[in-house]
Amino acid sequence: MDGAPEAESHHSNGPFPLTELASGDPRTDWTLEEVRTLYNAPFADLLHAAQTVHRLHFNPNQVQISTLLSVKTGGCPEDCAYCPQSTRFDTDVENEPLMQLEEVLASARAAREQGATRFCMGAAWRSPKPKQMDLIVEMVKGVSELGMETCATLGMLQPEQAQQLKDAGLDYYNHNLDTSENYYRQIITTRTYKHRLDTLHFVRNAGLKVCCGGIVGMGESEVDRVELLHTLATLPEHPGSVPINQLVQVEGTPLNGTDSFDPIDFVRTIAVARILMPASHVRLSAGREEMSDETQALCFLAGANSIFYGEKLLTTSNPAADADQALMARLGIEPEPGAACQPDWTSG
Ligand code: SAM
Ligand code: DTB
Ligand code: SF4
Repeated sequence: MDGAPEAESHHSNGPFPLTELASGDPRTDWTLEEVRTLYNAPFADLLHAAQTVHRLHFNPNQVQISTLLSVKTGGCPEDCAYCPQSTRFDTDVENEPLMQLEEVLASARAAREQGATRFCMGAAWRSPKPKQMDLIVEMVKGVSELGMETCATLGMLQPEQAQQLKDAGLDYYNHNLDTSENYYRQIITTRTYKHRLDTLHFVRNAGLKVCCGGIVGMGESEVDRVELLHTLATLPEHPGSVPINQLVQVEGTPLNGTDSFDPIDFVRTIAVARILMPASHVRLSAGREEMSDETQALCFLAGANSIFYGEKLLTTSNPAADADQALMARLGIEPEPGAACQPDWTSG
């Protein structure tokens, strides 16, 4: 034997061997201790486990491409401390009316041409009103007809609203837990963690697929990140998509000026999400513009397999499309083919 320390590469600093935790079987009975063990594992062991799990369920060289459109920007009554769209903070975001159907469809067509297979419509609402729902229903129908997967994020829903969206053909509903239950009260006071879990319950019951994740880099502790990951992975079903956002700091919001977040901790968060929710798409979401190419590459290695593509998120910027194409080409990553479209971003 010339030296590779086989056994040692599988050690971890907790009570559970990593190989057992990273079997790749979707489980919803994770314990906090197990999640903590994963989060604190030696980095090489954690990444190896995450990549191994990733390959059991996905092609490691494909990422799913989503595009975001803010169909209703600004003027939100909620007080989410990270958000530039709240009326409570003095930011540069203007309060705009709900977009017209044709504008939304034009934007979806353009996104499809760029290779996006999922189109996510966001609205700065606490919860949608009936008239607003009628317009959103038209948007969902129109985007579905383009052959794209649809996603909406409109705030809290009642059960009948979730059903209305399901009937319109919506595929995913995005509603994030944002952080741990404990830290949540430092971030948002206008609605509770229970409200969020209730909306997720209504969405699931209506038969919609759930897109649910959180934000890191808001000054939370490692315990908060472990608890967030634990809560996500012990929902009655794993969310089909798990967006992991890094706080985008915006001038005028209370969280502007928060200490910058350690990229290694970001990668750990992605890796643990991958291992806990092995068959879900884990999205490397907001915050990519502030990340190096190398950090993003590590995120893909850790099992991230979805991104938002296009120069804007909702109100803040995202990497330019050509920068993303260049990065993906360097990494040999291709867009995951969608239900009805076969994107080719290597040709343009
Ligand atoms: N108003 C709806 C709601 O809050 O559910 C939908 C839109 S809201 C902007 C969607 C999600 O975007 C939030 O839950 C949060 O996770 C994320 N988000 C908002 N501002 C962010 C920021 N500055 N940095 C990172 N993520 C952010
Ligand atoms: C999610 O988890 N991240 C997206 C999407 N879901 C709606 C939103 C990111 C917003 C970043 C701040 C902004 O652009 O306003
Ligand atoms: Fe409003 Fe959503 Fe922003 Fe909170 S995150 S302030 S609910 S738009």
